Amino acid sequence: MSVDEREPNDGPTVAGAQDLGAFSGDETLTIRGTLAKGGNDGSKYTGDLDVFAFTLGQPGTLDVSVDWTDGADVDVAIYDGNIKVLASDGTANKPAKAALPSANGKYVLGVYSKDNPTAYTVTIRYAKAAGGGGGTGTCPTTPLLPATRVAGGCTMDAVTPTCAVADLRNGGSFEIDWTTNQTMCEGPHKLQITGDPPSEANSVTYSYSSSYNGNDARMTPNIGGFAKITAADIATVTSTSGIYYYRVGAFYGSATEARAFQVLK
Ligand SMILES: [Ca+2]
Ligand SMILES: [Ca+2]
Repeated sequence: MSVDEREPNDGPTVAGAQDLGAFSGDETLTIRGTLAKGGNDGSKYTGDLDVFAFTLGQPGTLDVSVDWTDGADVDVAIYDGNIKVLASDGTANKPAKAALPSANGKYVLGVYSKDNPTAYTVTIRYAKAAGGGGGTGTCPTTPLLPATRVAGGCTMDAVTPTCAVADLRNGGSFEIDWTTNQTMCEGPHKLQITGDPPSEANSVTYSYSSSYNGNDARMTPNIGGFAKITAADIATVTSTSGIYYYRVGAFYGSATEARAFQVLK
Protein backbone atom coordinates (compact mmCIF):
# COMPACT_ATOMS: atom_id res chain seq x y z
CA MET A 1 0.00 0.00 0.00
CA SER A 2 1.14 3.55 -0.68
CA VAL A 3 0.00 6.91 0.68
CA ASP A 4 1.05 10.51 0.16
CA GLU A 5 2.06 12.78 2.97
CA ARG A 6 -0.53 15.43 3.80
CA GLU A 7 0.24 18.66 5.63
CA PRO A 8 -0.34 19.79 8.31
CA ASN A 9 1.34 16.88 10.04
CA ASP A 10 3.85 18.58 12.33
CA GLY A 11 2.71 16.75 15.48
CA PRO A 12 4.13 16.80 18.04
CA THR A 13 1.17 15.00 19.61
CA VAL A 14 -0.82 12.09 18.19
CA ALA A 15 -3.56 14.60 17.33
CA GLY A 16 -1.15 16.62 15.19
CA ALA A 17 0.05 13.60 13.24
CA GLN A 18 -1.18 12.27 9.92
CA ASP A 19 -3.30 9.23 10.77
CA LEU A 20 -2.34 6.08 8.87
CA GLY A 21 -5.02 3.96 10.52
CA ALA A 22 -4.62 0.46 11.90
CA PHE A 23 -2.59 -2.45 10.56
CA SER A 24 -4.31 -5.70 11.40
CA GLY A 25 -2.13 -8.08 9.41
CA ASP A 26 1.27 -8.16 7.74
CA GLU A 27 1.71 -4.90 5.92
CA THR A 28 4.25 -2.94 3.90
CA LEU A 29 3.22 0.69 3.65
CA THR A 30 5.05 3.32 1.62
CA ILE A 31 4.68 7.03 2.34
CA ARG A 32 5.87 9.56 -0.23
CA GLY A 33 6.51 13.03 1.20
CA THR A 34 8.58 16.16 1.23
CA LEU A 35 10.47 17.80 4.04
CA ALA A 36 9.95 21.38 2.91
CA LYS A 37 12.65 22.71 5.24
CA GLY A 38 15.47 21.24 7.33
CA GLY A 39 17.27 22.41 10.43
CA ASN A 40 18.36 21.49 13.94
CA ASP A 41 19.40 23.96 16.64
CA GLY A 42 21.23 21.33 18.68
CA SER A 43 18.27 20.40 20.85
CA LYS A 44 15.41 20.07 18.40
CA TYR A 45 14.49 19.95 14.74
CA THR A 46 13.52 23.38 13.45
CA GLY A 47 12.39 22.53 9.89
CA ASP A 48 9.38 20.68 8.54
CA LEU A 49 8.29 17.92 10.91
CA ASP A 50 6.44 15.07 9.25
CA VAL A 51 4.68 13.01 11.88
CA PHE A 52 2.52 9.93 11.31
CA ALA A 53 0.41 7.86 13.69
CA PHE A 54 -0.73 4.26 13.32
CA THR A 55 -1.97 1.35 15.38
CA LEU A 56 -0.78 -2.25 15.30
CA GLY A 57 -3.66 -4.56 16.13
CA GLN A 58 -1.53 -7.48 17.26
CA PRO A 59 2.03 -8.05 18.52
CA GLY A 60 4.64 -8.11 15.78
CA THR A 61 7.86 -6.63 14.45
CA LEU A 62 8.02 -3.10 13.14
CA ASP A 63 10.73 -1.92 10.75
CA VAL A 64 10.93 1.59 9.36
CA SER A 65 13.29 2.77 6.63
CA VAL A 66 13.51 6.27 5.16
CA ASP A 67 15.29 7.04 1.91
CA TRP A 68 15.53 10.40 0.17
CA THR A 69 16.62 11.97 -3.07
CA ASP A 70 18.41 15.22 -2.31
CA GLY A 71 21.59 16.11 -0.41
CA ALA A 72 20.20 16.06 3.11
CA ASP A 73 20.64 14.34 6.46
CA VAL A 74 17.25 12.81 7.24
CA ASP A 75 16.49 11.29 10.64
CA VAL A 76 13.68 9.06 11.85
CA ALA A 77 12.19 8.21 15.24
CA ILE A 78 9.48 5.83 16.49
CA TYR A 79 7.53 6.99 19.56
CA ASP A 80 4.85 5.47 21.74
CA GLY A 81 1.46 7.16 22.15
CA ASN A 82 2.93 9.47 24.81
CA ILE A 83 5.66 10.64 22.39
CA LYS A 84 8.38 8.80 24.27
CA VAL A 85 11.19 7.75 21.90
CA LEU A 86 11.38 3.98 21.47
CA ALA A 87 13.83 3.77 18.56
CA SER A 88 15.55 6.35 16.40
CA ASP A 89 18.26 7.03 13.87
CA GLY A 90 19.92 10.42 14.25
CA THR A 91 22.97 9.47 12.24
CA ALA A 92 23.84 10.52 8.70
CA ASN A 93 23.13 6.96 7.46
CA LYS A 94 21.09 6.68 4.27
CA PRO A 95 18.55 5.13 4.44
CA ALA A 96 17.68 6.06 8.03
CA LYS A 97 16.31 3.10 9.97
CA ALA A 98 14.47 2.38 13.20
CA ALA A 99 12.87 -0.85 14.38
CA LEU A 100 10.98 -2.41 17.27
CA PRO A 101 11.42 -6.17 17.72
CA SER A 102 8.24 -6.28 19.81
CA ALA A 103 5.51 -3.86 18.86
CA ASN A 104 1.80 -3.70 19.65
CA GLY A 105 -0.60 -0.77 19.97
CA LYS A 106 -0.30 2.91 19.11
CA TYR A 107 2.85 4.35 17.53
CA VAL A 108 4.00 7.67 16.16
CA LEU A 109 6.64 8.07 13.50
CA GLY A 110 8.63 11.27 12.97
CA VAL A 111 10.68 12.14 9.88
CA TYR A 112 13.00 15.16 9.97
CA SER A 113 15.87 16.73 8.06
CA LYS A 114 18.82 18.17 9.98
CA ASP A 115 19.81 20.45 7.12
CA ASN A 116 18.31 20.59 3.62
CA PRO A 117 14.84 20.11 2.14
CA THR A 118 14.26 16.85 0.30
CA ALA A 119 11.66 14.49 -1.06
CA TYR A 120 11.60 11.15 0.77
CA THR A 121 10.04 7.71 0.87
CA VAL A 122 9.18 5.96 4.14
CA THR A 123 8.74 2.20 4.12
CA ILE A 124 6.94 0.74 7.14
CA ARG A 125 7.06 -3.04 7.44
CA TYR A 126 4.88 -4.75 10.01
CA ALA A 127 4.99 -8.53 10.45
CA LYS A 128 2.60 -10.15 12.87
CA ALA A 129 4.16 -12.40 15.48
CA ALA A 130 3.47 -16.08 14.90
CA GLY A 131 1.39 -16.98 17.94
CA GLY A 132 2.96 -17.40 21.36
CA GLY A 133 0.69 -14.88 23.00
CA GLY A 134 2.57 -11.75 22.01
CA GLY A 135 6.01 -10.33 21.53
CA THR A 136 8.10 -11.63 18.72
CA GLY A 137 10.92 -13.97 17.93
CA THR A 138 11.13 -17.56 19.00
CA CYS A 139 10.28 -17.87 22.66
CA PRO A 140 12.08 -20.95 23.98
CA THR A 141 9.76 -23.24 25.88
CA THR A 142 12.66 -25.09 27.44
CA PRO A 143 14.78 -23.34 30.04
CA LEU A 144 17.96 -21.61 28.96
CA LEU A 145 19.70 -22.99 32.04
CA PRO A 146 18.44 -25.94 34.04
CA ALA A 147 17.64 -25.33 37.66
CA THR A 148 20.53 -25.79 40.06
CA ARG A 149 19.85 -27.93 43.12
CA VAL A 150 22.48 -27.59 45.78
CA ALA A 151 23.11 -30.60 48.04
CA GLY A 152 21.20 -29.86 51.20
CA GLY A 153 19.67 -26.87 49.44
CA CYS A 154 16.12 -26.14 48.56
CA THR A 155 13.75 -26.67 45.65
CA MET A 156 13.00 -23.44 43.86
CA ASP A 157 10.83 -23.24 40.77
CA ALA A 158 9.73 -20.51 38.41
CA VAL A 159 5.95 -20.11 38.41
CA THR A 160 5.31 -17.38 35.82
CA PRO A 161 4.19 -19.16 32.65
CA THR A 162 6.80 -19.65 29.95
CA CYS A 163 6.50 -17.02 27.20
CA ALA A 164 4.21 -14.82 29.29
CA VAL A 165 3.89 -11.33 27.83
CA ALA A 166 5.10 -8.48 30.04
CA ASP A 167 3.40 -5.36 28.73
CA LEU A 168 5.49 -2.63 30.36
CA ARG A 169 4.27 0.18 28.14
CA ASN A 170 2.62 3.25 29.63
CA GLY A 171 3.90 2.52 33.13
CA GLY A 172 2.71 -1.07 33.18
CA SER A 173 4.19 -3.68 35.51
CA PHE A 174 4.59 -7.42 35.30
CA GLU A 175 4.66 -9.90 38.16
CA ILE A 176 7.30 -12.61 38.30
CA ASP A 177 6.57 -15.45 40.72
CA TRP A 178 8.53 -18.30 42.20
CA THR A 179 7.92 -21.07 44.70
CA THR A 180 10.18 -22.91 47.12
CA ASN A 181 7.84 -25.92 47.08
CA GLN A 182 7.58 -25.62 50.86
CA THR A 183 11.29 -26.28 51.30
CA MET A 184 13.36 -23.84 53.32
CA CYS A 185 15.11 -21.54 50.84
CA GLU A 186 17.09 -19.10 52.88
CA GLY A 187 17.09 -15.48 51.71
CA PRO A 188 17.91 -13.19 50.30
CA HIS A 189 16.31 -14.42 47.10
CA LYS A 190 17.99 -12.96 44.05
CA LEU A 191 16.03 -12.30 40.88
CA GLN A 192 18.18 -12.09 37.78
CA ILE A 193 16.77 -10.85 34.47
CA THR A 194 18.74 -11.08 31.25
CA GLY A 195 17.93 -10.32 27.62
CA ASP A 196 18.85 -11.72 24.22
CA PRO A 197 21.59 -12.68 23.80
CA PRO A 198 21.61 -13.66 27.47
CA SER A 199 24.75 -12.94 29.50
CA GLU A 200 25.85 -11.85 32.94
CA ALA A 201 26.88 -8.49 31.48
CA ASN A 202 23.46 -8.02 29.89
CA SER A 203 21.52 -8.59 33.10
CA VAL A 204 20.22 -6.97 36.25
CA THR A 205 19.89 -8.65 39.65
CA TYR A 206 17.56 -7.65 42.47
CA SER A 207 17.81 -8.96 46.00
CA TYR A 208 14.84 -9.54 48.31
CA SER A 209 14.94 -10.37 51.99
CA SER A 210 12.18 -11.72 54.20
CA SER A 211 12.07 -8.42 56.03
CA TYR A 212 11.11 -6.65 52.85
CA ASN A 213 7.36 -6.40 52.70
CA GLY A 214 6.75 -3.79 50.04
CA ASN A 215 3.89 -3.98 47.62
CA ASP A 216 6.22 -4.63 44.70
CA ALA A 217 8.21 -7.62 45.94
CA ARG A 218 8.36 -10.14 48.74
CA MET A 219 10.07 -13.38 49.64
CA THR A 220 9.17 -15.95 52.25
CA PRO A 221 11.78 -18.67 52.92
CA ASN A 222 9.52 -21.72 52.76
CA ILE A 223 6.90 -20.40 50.35
CA GLY A 224 8.49 -18.37 47.53
CA GLY A 225 8.10 -14.84 46.40
CA PHE A 226 7.10 -12.35 43.78
CA ALA A 227 8.47 -9.19 42.21
CA LYS A 228 6.62 -6.68 40.05
CA ILE A 229 8.92 -5.24 37.43
CA THR A 230 8.52 -2.10 35.33
CA ALA A 231 10.31 -0.92 32.22
CA ALA A 232 12.69 1.07 34.43
CA ASP A 233 13.80 -2.13 36.21
CA ILE A 234 15.13 -3.63 32.97
CA ALA A 235 16.05 -0.40 31.19
CA THR A 236 19.72 -1.43 30.98
CA VAL A 237 19.00 -4.92 29.60
CA THR A 238 18.82 -5.30 25.83
CA SER A 239 17.09 -7.94 23.71
CA THR A 240 17.35 -8.30 19.95
CA SER A 241 14.27 -10.56 19.86
CA GLY A 242 12.07 -9.04 22.56
CA ILE A 243 12.63 -12.23 24.60
CA TYR A 244 13.96 -11.94 28.16
CA TYR A 245 14.77 -14.58 30.78
CA TYR A 246 14.48 -14.65 34.53
CA ARG A 247 15.67 -16.95 37.27
CA VAL A 248 15.67 -16.75 41.03
CA GLY A 249 18.36 -17.99 43.38
CA ALA A 250 18.47 -18.60 47.12
CA PHE A 251 21.27 -17.81 49.56
CA TYR A 252 22.94 -21.23 49.33
CA GLY A 253 22.86 -21.33 45.53
CA SER A 254 19.74 -23.25 44.62
CA ALA A 255 18.03 -21.62 41.67
CA THR A 256 15.01 -21.85 39.44
CA GLU A 257 15.36 -22.60 35.77
CA ALA A 258 15.96 -19.58 33.51
CA ARG A 259 12.52 -19.04 32.02
CA ALA A 260 11.72 -17.02 28.89
CA PHE A 261 9.17 -14.21 28.82
CA GLN A 262 8.31 -11.56 26.27
CA VAL A 263 8.54 -7.86 26.89
CA LEU A 264 6.64 -5.03 25.26
CA LYS A 265 8.19 -1.72 26.28
CA1 LIG B 1 6.18 17.66 4.75
CA1 LIG C 1 5.11 18.53 8.17
